[in-house]
Amino acid sequence: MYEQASHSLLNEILVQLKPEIGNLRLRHFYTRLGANFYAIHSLFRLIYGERADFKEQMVSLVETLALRYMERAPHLRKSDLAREKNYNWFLSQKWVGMALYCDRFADDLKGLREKLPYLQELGINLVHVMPILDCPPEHSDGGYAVRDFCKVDARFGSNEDIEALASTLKRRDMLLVLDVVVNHTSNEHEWAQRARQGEKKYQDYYYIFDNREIPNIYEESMPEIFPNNAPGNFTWDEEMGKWVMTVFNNYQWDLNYHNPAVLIEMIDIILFWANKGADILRLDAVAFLWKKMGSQCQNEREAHLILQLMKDCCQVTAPGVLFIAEAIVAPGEIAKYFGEDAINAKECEIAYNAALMALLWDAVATKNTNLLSRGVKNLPVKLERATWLNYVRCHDDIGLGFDDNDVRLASYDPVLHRRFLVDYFTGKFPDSPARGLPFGENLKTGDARISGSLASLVGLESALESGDAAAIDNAIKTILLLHSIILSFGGIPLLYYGDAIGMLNSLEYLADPAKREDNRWLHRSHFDWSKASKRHQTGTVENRIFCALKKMIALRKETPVFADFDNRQLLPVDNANLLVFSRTDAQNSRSRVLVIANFNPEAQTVPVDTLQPFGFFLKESMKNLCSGTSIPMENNAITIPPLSFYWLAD
Ligand code: OTU
Repeated sequence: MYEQASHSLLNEILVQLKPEIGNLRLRHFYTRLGANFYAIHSLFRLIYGERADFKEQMVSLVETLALRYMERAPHLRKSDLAREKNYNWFLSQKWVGMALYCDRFADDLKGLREKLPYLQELGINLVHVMPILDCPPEHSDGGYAVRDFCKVDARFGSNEDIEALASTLKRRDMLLVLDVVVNHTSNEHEWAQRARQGEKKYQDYYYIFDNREIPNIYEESMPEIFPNNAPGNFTWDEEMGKWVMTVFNNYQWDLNYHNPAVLIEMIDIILFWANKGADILRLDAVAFLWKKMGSQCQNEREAHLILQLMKDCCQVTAPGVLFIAEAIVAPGEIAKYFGEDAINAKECEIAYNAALMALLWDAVATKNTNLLSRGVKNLPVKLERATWLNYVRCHDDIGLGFDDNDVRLASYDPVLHRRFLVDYFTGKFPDSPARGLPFGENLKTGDARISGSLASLVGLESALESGDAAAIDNAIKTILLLHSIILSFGGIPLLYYGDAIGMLNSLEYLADPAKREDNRWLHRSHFDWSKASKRHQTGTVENRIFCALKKMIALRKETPVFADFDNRQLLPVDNANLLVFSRTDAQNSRSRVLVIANFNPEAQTVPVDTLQPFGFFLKESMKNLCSGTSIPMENNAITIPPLSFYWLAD
């Protein structure tokens, strides 16, 4: 949009820019800046307009964008142009992701490059390398307490190694996802150290207070994120003699975005990693970006404005790079991280579908789809140019972030039902085969989350111990069932590194004092390559899981209706054990797939006529894509075996 005031400011800024920026031929930079400047200026003014140094800050922001553009390598600029042209490229069904720790999956970044054939064998072409930046070894929060935002941790390799990884991935037509931890730094970060030494400039980078007066007011309305390991939201810093806001662990200092210098620093860091070759950046804990007294300090309007600014700025310098919002918040809030009142994502193009993840786990425990079907139906509509990151497990705990209203409509009491789920997955509930641990139990509120690997949570660990073949079978089926949903739902499926070979919980973390207190390490163990090699041995558990997933992934990639173009319809069937939805081709409504998933350990039937109103005239020739055969039909009904699914095509 062209608007006089912002355009004249842009002209002023262009005159003031350092000569080396003005002189270079930056055609694409300037057209993009022109296109986005009105938005950038308006947002920046909305947040920082009252400040006396507003204009200087604007100059510094534009300078940052230009300097990073000048540094952007030709092949990345070329990819920006190609992606601008084919702007829906990431909605394709061709992408299948995996999240992994480079030191646990391989030894380090170099080692990871050697392990890429394993990922390609499975069909993975998007790799989220969990945080790799320099962290204090004792207090790293798994890489989320960063000491130096521009340096790869020596334990994993060097900055050159990540660039080499990026180009190897590119050659293999794979995407690289890296983290930018935008909400906080380690207390050993240079900014924190200098704040400690009394530098006012850096104290203004954080929320720092002389006494408990203001912190106490904040505490009235802020929930606790890690109530056991890091109760409260403030930490006393002995050296500085002041209180610091630390929402997560006490060594993670929250950055203060009321200060524009912080925003500019973080945009600079985002662009730094875009220039190192990341295709997608995962922005950690974005719901927490803005703190305001009297609020929960999550999902605040300004947090969204900050993200819009980050996106607009990234579009000027590195428009081919996408953002993933990691906002594990209430279902109704998550979709807002795409940006509201828009068609194209104006904050993050991709968001973790934490709502679907939690609902899937509900269906596993209850063995029905009462809440799952309701929750899927009420999932907020996403924007056209935006997509979900669908996952079953990740490196974090499972939070039971359902919409309470949906829980009630499914005839459960929200508090009792969550208690049941925690009991179920921690194996306390009678006959539960699950082996998880409670995480973040809060005695004051009764809240709890769940840690544990996928395989252990669905009962594979206990079944292998007892040698019960039927129970092993059920656990494997459940693993495949859950993946059948994330692979067909619409969005980018993100597998977790041990899950394709059924890795169990591991207690190795208990031997490490730096990890012992955080049971999320239960499901972050070293990848077991000897177990992985059993994937080629017919009949082993590893083989059964890996081969079935590999096949599903291949089928997904060759089935265009699985691309995410708002082409999913939930079909109500009169059977609360099933989740049924259709995927259709936006261009050709006759090309479609019917997904039927049975979460019950008993076989279920669906009368054919219940699907007819939706245009499905099931006939003997309906093909189950995964088996390649037509489905059995008796008495005008189809039967879905226990804990199984169909992907049906005409
Ligand atoms: C994220 O987590 C990371 O994924 C965690 O590994 C980090 O510990 C944390 O940030 C701090 O950097 O912020 O918006 O239930 O889901 O902490 C959600 C806890 C987050 C996590 C939550 C999450």
